[in-house]
Amino acid sequence: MISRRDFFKGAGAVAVSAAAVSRAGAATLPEAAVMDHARTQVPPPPPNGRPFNPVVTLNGWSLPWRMNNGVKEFHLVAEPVVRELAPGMKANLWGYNGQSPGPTIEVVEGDRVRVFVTNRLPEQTSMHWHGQRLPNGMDGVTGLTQPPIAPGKTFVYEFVARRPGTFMYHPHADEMVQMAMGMMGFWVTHPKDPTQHAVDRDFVFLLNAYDIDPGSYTPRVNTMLDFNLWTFNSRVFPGIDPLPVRLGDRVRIRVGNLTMTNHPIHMHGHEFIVTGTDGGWTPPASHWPEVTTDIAVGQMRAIEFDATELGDWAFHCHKSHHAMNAMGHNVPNLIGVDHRGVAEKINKIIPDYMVMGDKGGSMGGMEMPLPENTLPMMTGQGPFGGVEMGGMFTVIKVRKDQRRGDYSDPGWYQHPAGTLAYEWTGQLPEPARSGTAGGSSMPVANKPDIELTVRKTSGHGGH
Ligand SMILES: [Cu+2]
Repeated sequence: MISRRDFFKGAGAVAVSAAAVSRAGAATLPEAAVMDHARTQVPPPPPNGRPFNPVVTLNGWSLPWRMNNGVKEFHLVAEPVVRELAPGMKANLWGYNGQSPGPTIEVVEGDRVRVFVTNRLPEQTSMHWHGQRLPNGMDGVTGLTQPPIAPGKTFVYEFVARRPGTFMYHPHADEMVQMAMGMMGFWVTHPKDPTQHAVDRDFVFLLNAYDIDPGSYTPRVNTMLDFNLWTFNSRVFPGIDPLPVRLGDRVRIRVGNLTMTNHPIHMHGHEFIVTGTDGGWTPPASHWPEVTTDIAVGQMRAIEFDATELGDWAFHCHKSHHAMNAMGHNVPNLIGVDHRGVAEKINKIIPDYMVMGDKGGSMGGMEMPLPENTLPMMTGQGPFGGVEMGGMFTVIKVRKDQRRGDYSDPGWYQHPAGTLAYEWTGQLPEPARSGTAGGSSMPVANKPDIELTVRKTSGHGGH
C-alpha cells in the first residue's frame, strides 16, 4: 500500500498498483516493492533519471527504483511466491518480489545501475544478467565469479548498462531447480535517445514451463521435457491478458525463452520483422517478413509490426501441445472408431472415462471431473464458443478507438457485416473423386474390409 506511493513521492507519478506493499529493508537498502497479483501493470512515466518509453510486461510489472547520487538502485528479493497461473489454479513457485517471473527492470543506456539481491529462499542463489556487457565479477555465476548468496544474505551488483536492448535475469545456482521453480525476470535497457527505436506499444514477456501434477501445487523440478503447463510469464490461457493495440500502432513484442525447448511463436493477421535479439538490435538489411519466429532456449526475439488489421488475432506457440493445459497423454486416439455403446460400458467400470476425437468432436467440449487446483486442458470462451486452446496462447486486439496508453481489454471484436465465415446451407453436390477410374492415384484392387487397430500412444506422459 505504501511503498510505491512513497517511492514515487514528489515525482507526480501515479502508483502502479495499490497492491504493492511495503517491505522496508535496512536503512541503506532501497525498498523492495512487492506485487500481490498477476494482472498486467502499465508502468508510469519514469519518475526520475533520464526519460524512456516504458515497456508493458504481460501479466507483470516493472520494478520501481531510487536514484542515489546518480546511481539507479533496485532491490530484488528472491523468495517463495504463490503465482496464479490462471483463475482456478495456483502454483507454489520461487520468484522475486511477490511474483514469478520477477518484475521487469528498466534502465537507460549509460545508466550506472546497482541491484541489491536479497535471498529469502531456503537455499543459496546468485544472479546472472543474461546478455549484459559488465565486469566479469558482476556476472553472477556461483563458484566461478562469486561465492553463492546464502539464505538471509544480500549481495550487491553494480555495472553500467552499456548496450541498449533486451535482457533477462536468472540465477546461476542450483539452476535446474531454481529455473524450474520460476526464478527469472526481464530486463530492458532503453536507448539514451528515446526517439530511437520508439514504438507505440512495447510488450515483454518470458516463455516458461512447469510440471505440476493435477491436484498438486509445486512443480516437479527434475522434469526435462514433459512439462504440462506451457506459460507466458507463468500464466496460461485464458489467464494471459490480451495485447490491446490501436489501429495503425507500431507494436513491438519482446519474448525471451527460459524453458527447456524452442517455441515457434506465431501471429495471425499480420507479418512482423525481427528487430532485436539478446545480442542487440538487428541491422535493417537482415529484416525479412515472418508470421512465425522460432525462439530457441536462452534466446530473446523482439518482433515489430504495424497493426493495420482490425480484429482479434491469435498469438501463440505453434507447437500444438504448448497451446494446451495439463492433461494425461496416455489416451488412445479413437478418431474414426465408432464406439457407440462402448463408452457407456466403460463408464460403468471407469466413471470418468472419456473418448477423444470421436467423429471429429473436440476435446474443448469434453467435461471431465477435474481434481483440485488444475485447469481444463483446452479452455477459454470466445464469442463463438470454446477457443479449444490453453497454454501459450493469447490475443492481439486491434481496435480503432483504443486510446494511447490504454491497455484495458476492449472486449471481443465486432465483425462488420459480410466479413465473417458462415455456414453453407444450400445443396451439396456429389463429390467428384479422381483416381477411381484410372486417375493419377493408384486404384485399390481388392479392397479388404478395414481392420481397426487401436494403438495406445506411449512415452508421452505429462500434459
Ligand atoms: Cu512452445
